[in-house]
Amino acid sequence: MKIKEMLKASVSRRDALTVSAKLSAAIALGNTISLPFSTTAGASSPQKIPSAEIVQHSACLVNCGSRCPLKVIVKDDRIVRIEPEDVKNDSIFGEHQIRPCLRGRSSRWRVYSPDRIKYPMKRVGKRGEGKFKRISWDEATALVAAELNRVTETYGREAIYYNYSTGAIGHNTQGTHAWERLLNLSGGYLNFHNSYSDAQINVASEFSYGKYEGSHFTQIAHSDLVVLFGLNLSETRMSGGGQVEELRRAIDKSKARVIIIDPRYTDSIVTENAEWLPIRPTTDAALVAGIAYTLITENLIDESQVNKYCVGYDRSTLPDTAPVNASYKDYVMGTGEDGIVKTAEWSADICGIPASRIRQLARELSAANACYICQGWGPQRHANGEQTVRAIQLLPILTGHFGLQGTNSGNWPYGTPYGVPALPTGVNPVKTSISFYLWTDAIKNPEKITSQTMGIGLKGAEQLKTGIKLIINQASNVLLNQHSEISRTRKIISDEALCETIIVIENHMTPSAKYADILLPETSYLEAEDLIDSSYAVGSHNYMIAFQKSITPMWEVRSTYDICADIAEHLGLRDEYTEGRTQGQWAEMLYEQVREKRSYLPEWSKAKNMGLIDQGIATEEQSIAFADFRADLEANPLSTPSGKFEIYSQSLADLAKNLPLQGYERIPAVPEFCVVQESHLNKELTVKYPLQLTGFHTKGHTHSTYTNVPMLREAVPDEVWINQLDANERKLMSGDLVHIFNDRGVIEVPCKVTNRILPGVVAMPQGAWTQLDSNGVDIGGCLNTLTKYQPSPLAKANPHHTNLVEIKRA
Ligand SMILES: Nc1nc2c(c(=O)[nH]1)N[C@H]1C(S)=C(S)[C@@H](COP(=O)(O)OP(=O)(O)OC[C@H]3O[C@@H](n4cnc5c(=O)[nH]c(N)nc54)[C@H](O)[C@@H]3O)O[C@H]1N2
Ligand SMILES: Nc1nc2c(c(=O)[nH]1)N[C@H]1C(S)=C(S)[C@@H](COP(=O)(O)OP(=O)(O)OC[C@H]3O[C@@H](n4cnc5c(=O)[nH]c(N)nc54)[C@H](O)[C@@H]3O)O[C@H]1N2
Ligand code: SF4
Ligand SMILES: [Mo]
Repeated sequence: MKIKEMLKASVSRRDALTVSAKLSAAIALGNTISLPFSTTAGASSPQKIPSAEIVQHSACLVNCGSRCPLKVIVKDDRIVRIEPEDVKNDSIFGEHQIRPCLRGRSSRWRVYSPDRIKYPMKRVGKRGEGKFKRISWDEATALVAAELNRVTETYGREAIYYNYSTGAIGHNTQGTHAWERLLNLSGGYLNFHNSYSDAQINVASEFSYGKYEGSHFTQIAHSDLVVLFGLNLSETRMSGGGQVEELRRAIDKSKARVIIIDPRYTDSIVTENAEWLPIRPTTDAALVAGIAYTLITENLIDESQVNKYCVGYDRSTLPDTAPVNASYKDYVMGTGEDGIVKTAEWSADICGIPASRIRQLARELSAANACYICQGWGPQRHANGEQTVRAIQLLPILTGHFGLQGTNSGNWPYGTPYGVPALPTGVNPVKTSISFYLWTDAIKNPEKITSQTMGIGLKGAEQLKTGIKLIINQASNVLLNQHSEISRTRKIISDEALCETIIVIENHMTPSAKYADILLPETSYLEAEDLIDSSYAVGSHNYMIAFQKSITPMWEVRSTYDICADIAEHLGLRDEYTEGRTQGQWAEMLYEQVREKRSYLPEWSKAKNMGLIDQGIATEEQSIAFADFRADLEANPLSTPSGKFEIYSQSLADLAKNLPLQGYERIPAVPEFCVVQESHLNKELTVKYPLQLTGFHTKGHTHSTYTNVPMLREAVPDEVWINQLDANERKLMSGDLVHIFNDRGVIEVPCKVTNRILPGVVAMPQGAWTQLDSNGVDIGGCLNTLTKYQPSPLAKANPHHTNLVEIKRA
């Protein structure tokens, strides 16, 4: 859709408004207009500013980890502009402006997109064909209730699945919470655990430290060195409410030196004035081993201290159950099972960073007073992601940079929440849970999902009783676009004999929405009301936002709270579901719960129209990972079986023994470097597909949300990054349309020839909408046409960034 056509689409909506013509005429004559309430139905106490524009408050609720309040300028019930909310005091961190990024500022283009789904609909064509018939809300909600009942009676509640969903992750009183409340009340549903975002690091952290830990970036104010593996905050947490703000202010204070290890010269490397160490994807554990070799051979490790806090660094702390030479030191020094000495040269051959620089890095880590070591989640979104995570987590421990000011755990910290409770969802009577990634297997081969085959990929049961027969896909493009290997997914969800009912709740007609049997239109966040928290990843800064409908919800779009209340009615559960409250009354109740603890907050009647209500900041005690453990490990053991940091994990050794691992799959007990099938080290496959392809999370969109906003596509094009040397070999120039392909598919995108990427590696943004042409080429340029469905060995999670491809001119 071209910008011009899009503008036309928006204009036609304006024409439909009855008040607009009169108002425009009056404004043209210079009259002052006092807007009647009816023009902003659903909005309360608008604050009047000149020219009949009113200010409303909303927030951007997508899953970028931030959560920006939006000041919405509305005229004639139409959004005319989005601005940042006013600032208290930008010079003070915690009172600073939470500036929305280019995406949030473009929200109105999402609201007025020609892709909007306007009415409830029922499929009429073949599944996936995208042909629908409009139905009434009463028919739609009755149909959903009837399907829930039918599937329950035929297969039981385990056959009902609520798919992973993050498109409106910020909603607190609608969306996921509303659905979970309904499903729990009516008998339960098959659970999932972990997420596409961070499954490998979450699971690996459990084995290393017992649970996920990380120090806030504010600690960098006390650091002299910062080493970041695949962390790109300038794109992934890029707002005023995001961690990039925290990082920059902290670096400003300490003037710490920053080193970023990434296959790409990222925006963060530019903005943090960092040194770039370009690394081959999937090889961080080899880099760590090379660093460890230097640390050991140059006597730079305080071994008595490491042995005090760890299990399995050397033979002295190995459990009795372990082979005698199974320690990490044995692995590095070549006395372990593989007999290879992990010199800096060995490491350099694998990861691509020169041996001299690896040795130097080891010395720098050791010499630093306080080094903050951290990894983004790109390094773990690989086929050997769990090992990469555990290896990077080793560095702070080996160098002593943990539990003290200015240090970290090696993990990317989450946020300390403000503490807004969500709509209570109740308890799920079904206890069975699959890894979020296994849902297509749970549709196609449920018999293959057992605790013996999947390990921690299945919880709460020994095996699945039934396959998934009804799937609810709300604010999610995972049903097709965001899951690995689209051609495989498409085949599975097209088969009506497998999953019998697909219900999609969406704003836009996405590739996933086309696969709906029942398609329900939801309000966008600018048409919604809510009380929300500052999200899981804003860092040490937190806040609470309340907002009302900025404009009247258009067409027949509705909030999921109201939709689910109507479905509950058809199930005879309305009173239990609503407890007599509207969505707004739930928000008020949740607010009162917050106010009980923070009595200084204003009354709800005022707060609900404030937008950003309050900002807070985490305390120093909440800010340093392992501070208690470091200070007194007897009194504050970690929650691992040994109470210590487990470099050697007996639990992993036991798991590995019992799981049927195949091919390249490995779960070593210490963080060894594990070769993956699709990398530069596979000499056979690279003959056909010589380039390593990784995806990244671009500032141009949030996954697949905002991807269909033409202005954003113009500002930040989706293009594949390719090094000058690789481009020369293929006679490519920047802007050329190329085909990227492997055995799983072909996509067509423009290329960007740049020295910002390592030779032999290509990278492109994830989240474009898949669109096949008549030759089967994905001209939408969706990365998941090329990715492989292959659950990682331990977490059974998504190796989205591990791919081999070839590129040629289209
Ligand atoms: N190749 C590759 N694939 C990946 C990744 C990768 O790195 N590489 N990353 C993975 C990760 S980390 C994640 S978290 C997932 C994210 O995948 P998803 O959770 O699917 O996230 P989105 O694509 O942002 O959004 C889903 C949908 O929500 C819709 N939406 C937005 N607001 C609303 C609303 O208010 N109501 C309703 N009903 N719908 C709304 C949007 O239109 C969009 O279609 O993708 C994963 N997929
Ligand atoms: N603008 C924007 N922000 C987002 C999102 C978005 O879609 N758009 N998505 C949000 C969500 S849900 C999530 S989960 C996070 C995702 O955050 P991340 O998972 O951290 O993001 P990625 O871009 O996948 O990866 C980060 C970096 O790792 C690099 N990398 C890839 N493989 C390797 C490797 O093997 N080793 C090393 N050292 N580096 C590697 C990539 O080049 C990239 O620069 O971002 C969140 N923020
Ligand atoms: S996409 Fe994220 S950073 Fe951008 S405005 Fe929305 S919440 Fe803020
Ligand atoms: Mo994510």
